[in-house]
Amino acid sequence: MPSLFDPMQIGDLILANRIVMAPLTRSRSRGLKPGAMAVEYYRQRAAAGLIITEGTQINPEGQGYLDTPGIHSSEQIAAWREVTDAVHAAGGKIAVQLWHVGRISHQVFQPEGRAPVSSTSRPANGKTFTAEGLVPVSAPRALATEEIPGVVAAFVHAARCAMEAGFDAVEVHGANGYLIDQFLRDSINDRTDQYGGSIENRARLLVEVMTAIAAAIGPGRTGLRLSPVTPVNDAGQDSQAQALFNHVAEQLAPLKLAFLDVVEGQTGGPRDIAPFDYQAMRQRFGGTWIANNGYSREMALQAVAAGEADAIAFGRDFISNPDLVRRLRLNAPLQPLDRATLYGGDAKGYIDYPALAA
Ligand code: 8OZ
Repeated sequence: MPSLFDPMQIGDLILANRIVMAPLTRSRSRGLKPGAMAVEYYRQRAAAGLIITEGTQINPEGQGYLDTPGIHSSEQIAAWREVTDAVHAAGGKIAVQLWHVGRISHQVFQPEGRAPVSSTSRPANGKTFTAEGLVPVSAPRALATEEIPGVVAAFVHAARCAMEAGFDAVEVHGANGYLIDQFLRDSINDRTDQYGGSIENRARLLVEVMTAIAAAIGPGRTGLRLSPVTPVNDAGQDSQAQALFNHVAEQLAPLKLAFLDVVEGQTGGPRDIAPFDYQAMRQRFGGTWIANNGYSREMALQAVAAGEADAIAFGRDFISNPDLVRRLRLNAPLQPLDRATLYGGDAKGYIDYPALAA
């Protein structure tokens, strides 16, 4: 069996190791595009086998929080090009996370102050961060059936923009109670058209998005993040989560996607909140499996050595340890995370975490 530190091929990419930087929202993109600090932040972390960027909206409607970047305009492509060039010059690989928040948004972010869109018109019980601070999310409007091809097209447009910006791959954000998850789960999706009701119908938007992106940029550059049981963002458990996500994995298998990145348990929280057989889902998918959520060094070494995952994504540890790969190799102590500087702000808690001395 391979080691966490061995190279691997995922889709069209060769990664230097199996340590992935998980997507992490930092809300420091003034003007909705990455700036010079983001270039430095990602460059510092380029020793990861693969960096997956923070959630990056595919269109204006896809935004739900203050100062998150997008990947749909020529200005944003040019700004991200600085990031991908810096990561590549440092020997790394980088995928952008394609994000549509759906109902986890506020009207202040929406074009002409409209309601956010979702699978449903029922509001989420949750908050988002705006210029006014933490506020309840706005009530959404359920997308009409005729509008869904436009959502798929927006994902494809963003994936094409990502290729133009020099990204090695994209990761579609299908997790954490955002738009795609709002279609998947029967706790949220109350539609009566072909995108609601049965498991097949609720998985339809996801499968259409993945099929269309894979056709546009190549399946070997197309990955996906899912979180089968996470409750974050008012994502109630699906009544048949195992059957739903097994079906999703079976539908995706023939696409030969680059990877599936799976959050085990509650995103950023306990791993054992609900029973779920991830290996059963993995068998049905059959491709590269990146596992995530609260992995220690020991757990990561063990999971890859035992063949339970092909790679491991680390989130918070990568924020406070830019040289996480080296620290894991050396079994060196990890620096703690400063939660006060997670979202918004400046260089503090962003690009000033020190690396180990040479
Ligand atoms: C934390 C704060 C804002 C957004 C996710 C994109 O949970 C996020 C996110 C996390 O996937």
